Amino acid sequence: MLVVTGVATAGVVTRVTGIGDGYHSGSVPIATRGEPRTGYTLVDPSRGNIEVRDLNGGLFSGPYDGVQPTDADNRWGTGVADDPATANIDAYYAAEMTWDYLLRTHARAGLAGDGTGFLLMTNIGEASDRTASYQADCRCVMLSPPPAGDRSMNTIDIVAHELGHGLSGLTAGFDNWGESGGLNEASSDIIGTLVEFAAANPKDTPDYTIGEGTTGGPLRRMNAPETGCWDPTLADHDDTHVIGGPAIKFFYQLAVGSVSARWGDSPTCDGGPAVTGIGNDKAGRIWYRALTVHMVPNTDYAGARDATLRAAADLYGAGGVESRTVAAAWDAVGVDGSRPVPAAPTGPRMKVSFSWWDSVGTPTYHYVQVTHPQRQKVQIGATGLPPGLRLDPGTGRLHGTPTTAGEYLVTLTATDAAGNTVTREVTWDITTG
Ligand SMILES: [Ca+2]
Ligand SMILES: [Ca+2]
Ligand SMILES: [Zn+2]
Repeated sequence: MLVVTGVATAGVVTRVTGIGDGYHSGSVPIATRGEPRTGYTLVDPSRGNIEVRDLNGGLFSGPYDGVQPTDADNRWGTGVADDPATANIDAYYAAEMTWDYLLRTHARAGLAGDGTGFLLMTNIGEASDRTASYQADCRCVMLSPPPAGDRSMNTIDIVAHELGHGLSGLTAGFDNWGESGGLNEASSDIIGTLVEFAAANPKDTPDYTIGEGTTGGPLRRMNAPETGCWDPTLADHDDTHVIGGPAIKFFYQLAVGSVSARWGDSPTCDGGPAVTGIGNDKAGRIWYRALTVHMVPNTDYAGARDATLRAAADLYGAGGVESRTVAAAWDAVGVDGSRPVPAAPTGPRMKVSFSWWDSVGTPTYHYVQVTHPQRQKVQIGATGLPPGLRLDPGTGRLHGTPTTAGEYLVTLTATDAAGNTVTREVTWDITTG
């Protein structure tokens, strides 16, 4: 069945509703682009042009790699676990659900809030890689193909977790190590779970586990992470997912509480006072506001407690049940507010690759990731760009089609309203196409 809901412009239907037969998510409606005469593509004009580019086992070299999957009748996938085309549908649907959650709950149109959809680079490399990642350089999610006879990682919570890295990278801008690195992973688990609840998919039913649908899953349990109780040595752990344990347990305490629930047990650390949860909606709004307004690159556990208390006070008033529950939920994981909150850095922060490679005649783009701990507007500049490439100074997007081979040393600057500046150099190698 095909339900045409798009608007016909000069005879071209831009958005239509197709049916995707995913494995993880079952049979779901998906929005696609196209019309019956020419066929359909996995591009969603109703959600900022969310797009799948399928690399069919190849390696990633640029954001225009791979092909956009097409379909003649707008009925996609087979529902078979190890079918790469079906894995595309699971990823695409998960991205649509992430878009809807951010827009409907937080009035945020996309990761940067600028209406730009998500790019999903799928079926990259070997199935045995079994990886899912987010790359700030292309603002894209990278996903391995499903192994033969096995299940992909393209579940709602994993895809939304990766997109959650995009969100935190453009807001809090967490440092990638120690407690801030742990909070980065925890924030993605929280976003992934909030999207899973919002999607309310009948096959992948909502829960507080991460990646329960993939082989070897769940990867993490928010009620009972590998390390759920904070201690001063936690930051030394070499896996930031483990360092994030107390933060995902904090969220579980805040939303559900410490009582035994259908999701399992989540006792407070050191036998502390019981916590009564305030539900996902309030807990999610508090986390989102803390992440996007109050958290900064060097936020640690003491800072996360402070940021979520501020967020709860902003939204629901200081001293109310929401603020008291935030404090109680942090107490429950051993973050009791006795340690000092580190001072936030001043001025813009920039994250960028050390080097880029592109070819003459091949369109490309790269993002410079700039955040500001005081949430000031930042102007980005670039000198030494290879011919054919230009910068959008407001977004940090460098784009174009290189025309001249060579090795270029590009100097990037970010300047805030107060005149604070940060500078980075990038080597940009342009080879003949
Ligand atoms: Ca689930
Ligand atoms: Ca889950
Ligand atoms: Zn992650």
